Amino acid sequence: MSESRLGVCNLCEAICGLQVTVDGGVVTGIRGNPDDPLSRGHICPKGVALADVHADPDRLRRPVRRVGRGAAATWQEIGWDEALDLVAEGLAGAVERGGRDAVAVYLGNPNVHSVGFATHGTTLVRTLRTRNKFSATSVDQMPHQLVAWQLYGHQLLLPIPDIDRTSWFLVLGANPMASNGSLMTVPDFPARLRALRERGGRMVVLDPRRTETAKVADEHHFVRPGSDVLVLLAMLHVLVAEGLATPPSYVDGVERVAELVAPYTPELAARHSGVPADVVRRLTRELAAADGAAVYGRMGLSTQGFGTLCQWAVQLLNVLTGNLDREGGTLLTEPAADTVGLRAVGPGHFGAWHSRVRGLPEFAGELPVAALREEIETPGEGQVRALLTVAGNPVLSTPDGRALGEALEGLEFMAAIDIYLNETTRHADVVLPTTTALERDHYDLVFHALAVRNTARWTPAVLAAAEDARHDWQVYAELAVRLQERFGVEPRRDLLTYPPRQAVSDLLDATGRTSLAELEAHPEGVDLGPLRPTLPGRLQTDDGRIDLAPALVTDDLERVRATFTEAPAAPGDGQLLLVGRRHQRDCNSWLHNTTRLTRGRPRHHLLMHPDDLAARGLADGARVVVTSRVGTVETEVAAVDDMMPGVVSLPHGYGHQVPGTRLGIATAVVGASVNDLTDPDRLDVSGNAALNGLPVTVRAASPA
Ligand SMILES: Nc1nc2c(c(=O)[nH]1)N[C@H]1C(S)=C(S)[C@@H](COP(=O)(O)OP(=O)(O)OC[C@H]3O[C@@H](n4cnc5c(=O)[nH]c(N)nc54)[C@H](O)[C@@H]3O)O[C@H]1N2
Ligand SMILES: Nc1nc2c(c(=O)[nH]1)N[C@H]1C(S)=C(S)[C@@H](COP(=O)(O)OP(=O)(O)OC[C@H]3O[C@@H](n4cnc5c(=O)[nH]c(N)nc54)[C@H](O)[C@@H]3O)O[C@H]1N2
Ligand code: SF4
Ligand SMILES: [Mo]
Repeated sequence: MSESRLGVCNLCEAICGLQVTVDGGVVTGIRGNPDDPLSRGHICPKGVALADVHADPDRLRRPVRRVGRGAAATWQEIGWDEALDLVAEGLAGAVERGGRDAVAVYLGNPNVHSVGFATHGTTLVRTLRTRNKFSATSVDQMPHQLVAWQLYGHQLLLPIPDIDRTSWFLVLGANPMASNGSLMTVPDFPARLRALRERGGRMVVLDPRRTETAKVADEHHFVRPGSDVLVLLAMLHVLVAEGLATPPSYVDGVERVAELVAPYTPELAARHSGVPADVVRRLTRELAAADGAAVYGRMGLSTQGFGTLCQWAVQLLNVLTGNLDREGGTLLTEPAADTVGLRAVGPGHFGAWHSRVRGLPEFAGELPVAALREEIETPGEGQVRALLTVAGNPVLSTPDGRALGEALEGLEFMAAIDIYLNETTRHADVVLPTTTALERDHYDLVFHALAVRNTARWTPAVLAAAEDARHDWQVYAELAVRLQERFGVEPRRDLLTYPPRQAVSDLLDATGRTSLAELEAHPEGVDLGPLRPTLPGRLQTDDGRIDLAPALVTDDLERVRATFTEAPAAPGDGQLLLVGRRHQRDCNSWLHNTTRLTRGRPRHHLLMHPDDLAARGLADGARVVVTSRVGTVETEVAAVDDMMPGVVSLPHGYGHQVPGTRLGIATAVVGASVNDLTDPDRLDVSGNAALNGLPVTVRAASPA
């Protein structure tokens, strides 16, 4: 008998509400839930594929232990107690021999999409007390968090574009038509954009590729990768020079900003970025004149050489035009579980310690993942001997991933908490699988707090967990207790009987905007209204004001000066700049096992402007060799005039094994991993990897 239940998609930041049809424990259909107050019926092809993940025979259902190494490795299913003991022993043993920093952790993207990590995983990580904590944050949004901490006093006080009311929207280095928004939870971006334009609003996009988002914008300009900082500084320059700045009363440092941006003219920006000076001036005037405007920059701005300065300049454009904390501008959410207001998450700190080998500063307790490999390979006190990865695939996701994969073979012990064997977890001694999204309760502690509207939603598990399966929070709690016992600290056994449901209920009560009972009565979600002005009251800075020119950020202007000298930086001989991209049917480095998402035209090609192909005597579709300072990959090229000449694009997450290799390691791969080219030495001041704007050369591959 078929039955309809409400679920939630946790695959991207849009957190769409779902209607799931279940027949005898099997999912027979997934649709968007039209009654959800945030997602309003939206769904994308990935949401439907949640059922494929659940049914996938390749997915791990029980813990496995590796026997043998490399190509000869085989995997044995083992019981939970044995597996948890092995992992605790492997990690604790490394600490006993090498000290607490001998264990490293890598926390991957799906952790932020599971409530169990927030409520229980953090305790496991704290129990390890290692300074070698790494996560996807340092290949993603670290600059946003550093800037939020410096300006607003807390790393997660991130103003969100008020897209439903804005009249002018400037988007740099983001492609919400494919990504469905990031640090801006915006399910159904296309419909909200249509509404914006029907109101007479405009969207302008700056991106080195004419993306899906650029194609539906009112205006798009190519920008040379890595040069946005000059465009943004020039916009600030114009605001000051033309007397257009209208800062709120609670900011300091306006004069200092005026001095700092004085040298950065639109002409300088145009020379290096390709965005014409008159366009920079006009956009600035439009921004200042609009009745509610928002400037927004994402991956293309953060994961490049000047990520922190770019995100700082984005905030300053919003602040100085009076658009921060204004309806139609950018606003802070008022989440129903306010982990920031309750200080359940720390505000941030920088440089409290440094990485052992390269001396890179920590931010908010984590080190740049670009430094993980050297910490494993370099002998000496504090060397990483053991690694725990949690829902992450850093071999495909982080700079020079191939070399990291090789380094993993040198570990004394590695464990992974993951639902698949893949490029990273295949190196583990033990893999602990958890239940999947449809089998666990969910409340989104992260993305309700980053959404374009204040809503709250409690979603009980759609499907019963298989017998003998563990939820992630149970795995974290069981491991934490075992380690605490080994380390001689009071074991937190209480966590074993404190499920996320209770933890969420407590957070909702402490915040006081709604309750679990109310959410359970409205499983479609509760609407708490549009975003509202709440500043300066919510600032967490010491003096309750915003310092617009924090030295930690503005000192990096020296590097901008040194990088962009008078003569435009001429690309080296035949050099191209490589950028990334996302596709609606891809999900970072995984979800390759679902035919629903992988059929159709291949999506892994290197995109290149036809003129750049012609200059190299290459034909559309040819096999090419792409080379960077750190590596070489082979793939196929596609001629696309949507690319800015001189710029090429590869998606990340490819170079993965062919699916259908249950408990085995495939030798065939699909596409190439862009992170075999990205360079761990290219970092922003925050420590974030500069994945974009990577210098590469491209030539024809020799015939096979
Ligand atoms: N060159 C380049 N590199 C990039 C990016 C880019 O744009 N360009 N993007 C970066 C960004 S923004 C991010 S966030 C990272 C993402 O990179 P990672 O942090 O490595 O995350 P994913 O690639 O999403 O890998 C997710 C892993 O979690 C597992 N998994 C999925 N669901 C679950 C679950 O419910 N429980 C558990 N335990 N495991 C699960 C999957 O099997 C997979 O191994 O990649 C970064 N890397
Ligand atoms: N379908 C799908 N959706 C996803 C994901 C996914 O893998 N697939 N991943 C999720 C995750 S983890 C994240 S973090 C978000 C990311 O969400 P977005 O940031 O919206 O996604 P990207 O497609 O990486 O967009 C980056 C854009 O920056 C451009 N770019 C590159 N370099 C530069 C530059 O120097 N300057 C400028 N101005 N632009 C540049 C690229 O051409 C690209 O269009 O997406 C999330 N949503
Ligand atoms: S947009 Fe994101 S949250 Fe919504 S269905 Fe697609 S992957 Fe899931
Ligand atoms: Mo991300």
